[in-house]
Amino acid sequence: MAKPTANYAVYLVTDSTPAILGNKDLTEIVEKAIQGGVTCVQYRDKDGEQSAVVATAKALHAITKKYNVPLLINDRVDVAAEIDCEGVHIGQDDMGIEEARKIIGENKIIGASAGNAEEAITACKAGADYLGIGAVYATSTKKDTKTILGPAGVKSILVAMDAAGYGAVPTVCIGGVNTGNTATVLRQSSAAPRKSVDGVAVVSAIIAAEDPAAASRDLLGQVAVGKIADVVGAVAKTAPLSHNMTNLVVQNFAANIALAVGASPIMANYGEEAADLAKLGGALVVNMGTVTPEGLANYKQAIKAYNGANRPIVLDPVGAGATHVRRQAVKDLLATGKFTVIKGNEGEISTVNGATIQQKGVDSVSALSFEQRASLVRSLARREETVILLTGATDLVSDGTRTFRVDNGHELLGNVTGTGCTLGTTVSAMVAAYPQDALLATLAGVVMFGVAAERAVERADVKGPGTFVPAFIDELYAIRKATANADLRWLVAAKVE
Ligand code: 3NM
Ligand code: MG
Repeated sequence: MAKPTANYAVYLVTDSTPAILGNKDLTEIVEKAIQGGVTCVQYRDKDGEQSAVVATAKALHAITKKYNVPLLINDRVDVAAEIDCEGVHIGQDDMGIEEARKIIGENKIIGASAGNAEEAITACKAGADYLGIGAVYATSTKKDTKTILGPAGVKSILVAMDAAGYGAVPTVCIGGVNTGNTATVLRQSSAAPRKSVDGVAVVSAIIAAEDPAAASRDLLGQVAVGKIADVVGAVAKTAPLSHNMTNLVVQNFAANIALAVGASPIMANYGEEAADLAKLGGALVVNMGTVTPEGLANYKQAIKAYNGANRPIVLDPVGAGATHVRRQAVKDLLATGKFTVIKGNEGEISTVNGATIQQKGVDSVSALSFEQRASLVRSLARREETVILLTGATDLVSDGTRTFRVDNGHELLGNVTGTGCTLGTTVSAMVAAYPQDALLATLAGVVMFGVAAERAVERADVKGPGTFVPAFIDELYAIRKATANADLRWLVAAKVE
C-alpha cells in the first residue's frame, strides 16, 4: 500500500486531560469535528496507560477511516504500529524520525515538531512528511513550549525551508491558534508566493469548543482564505496557458482578463489544435455560449486531448437551459470526458444536474433556496467527481466534501456581458497553476474576481458598467501584482465561509 495522502488544512490534535476534554467523549468530539471540516487527526496522549491508549486509538481509527481522514499517533510509535493507522507525530523530545521509520515502515506518514529553522531542516533531511511549527503563541494546553515564534517566526522558518530546498514539505502551525486568530496567523506567516503553511493544528480551539463542528468549519474557511494568495501567486509565477474555446461575444474580453490575472491566453476554437496545446501545461475552457454542431465536435476533440494529457478542463455550459440543443450538448459533453470544474448560474447548473429548466437566454433563474443550492452543488460535485461553481449574488463552490460560500462581488458584474465567461477563464488559470487542489484554485478565482469588483466600484471614476470594466481589469492586475510581491492586504476583504 502506498503512503496515505493527507490534507493538513485543519489538523486536530486531541487532548484527554480534564482541563480541556472535561467529561466529554473524545470519539464523539472527533466525529463532529470531522463532519465540520477537520482533515487530519492526531491522537495525543503522552501519559495514558498502554492498553487504554490502544483502545482509544482503535476507536478513533474506526471513526477517521469512515471519513477517509488520516489518524496519526503522537509519540507512541508502538501504538501506531499496533493499530496500523496512517502514521505518527514525533516531537523534539521523542524517538528519532529514522528510528520511527524503521518501526512503522515507508508507507506511513511521519510528522515532526520544529521550533526553529534548524530543527525544521534537520527533520526534513531525516524524511519527515510534514512539520508542525510552533509554538505560534503561548498556550496553556502545552506548558513546556520552548519558543514562542509569532506569525513572523513561522514565516522565517518557511523561508528557510524553501531556501534549503524543502519548500514542498507541508507544514501546519500550532500553539494558541483558534477561530479568532487563524486568518491573521495565516496571512502574517505567509511567505507567498514562495511558501505558506498548509493548515493549522489546534487542540483547545476544537476539543474545548462548545460546538466542535462549527469551530472546525470556521477554521476550514479561514485556512481556505489563507491559501488563496498561494493560488493567485502561482498563476503570477507560472503564467499558465489558458486555452479558451469560447463564444464570439467574449473572446477579446476573456483574453484581457486572462492577461490581467497573469495567465497566457490563447483563443483557439479548432479542436485539431488541442492535442498540441494540451502539452503546454495549461488548462482548457469549454464555453458553449454560441454552440454550433461544428463547435460541439471541436469541443469533444479538445476534451479528449486534455483528458489524455491529464490537464484540467473548465466547462462553462452557458445558457444550458435555454434550448433543447444546449440541453443535449451538455449531456454530450458530460458523456465525452471528465471536467475539473463545471461553472454556471443556477439555471445552468440545474440543467447539468438533469433538471428541465427554461432559461431566458443566458439569464439565470433563481428558484432554489440557499440550502437547496448548497445541496445541489454538493451532490452534483460528488456525482460528476468534479468541482462545481454555482455563481450568483452568493457564489457556492464544492468538491462534494468541502463546500464554501463566497459573498464577494458587486452587482455591476451582472451589468456587463461576459463577466461570467471570463470568470471561467480566470478559474482555468487557477486550476492550471494549482493542480494540487482544484477546489481551492476555483475558490481563489472567485474571490479574486469578487474582491477586484468591489475595489473597482470604490474608484471615484467608476460611474456605471462602462467605466467599471477598465477599473475591474486594473484591479485584477493590481491584486496579482501585490500578491507576487507578498502584499496580501487584499485578502482581508475575502468573504468565505
Ligand atoms: N505542540 P492549543 S503547542 C501539542 O509548539 C502542541 O509544538 C505545540 O494547543 C508545539 O491549540 C501544542 O490548545 C498545544 O493551543 C497546542
Ligand atoms: Mg510534541
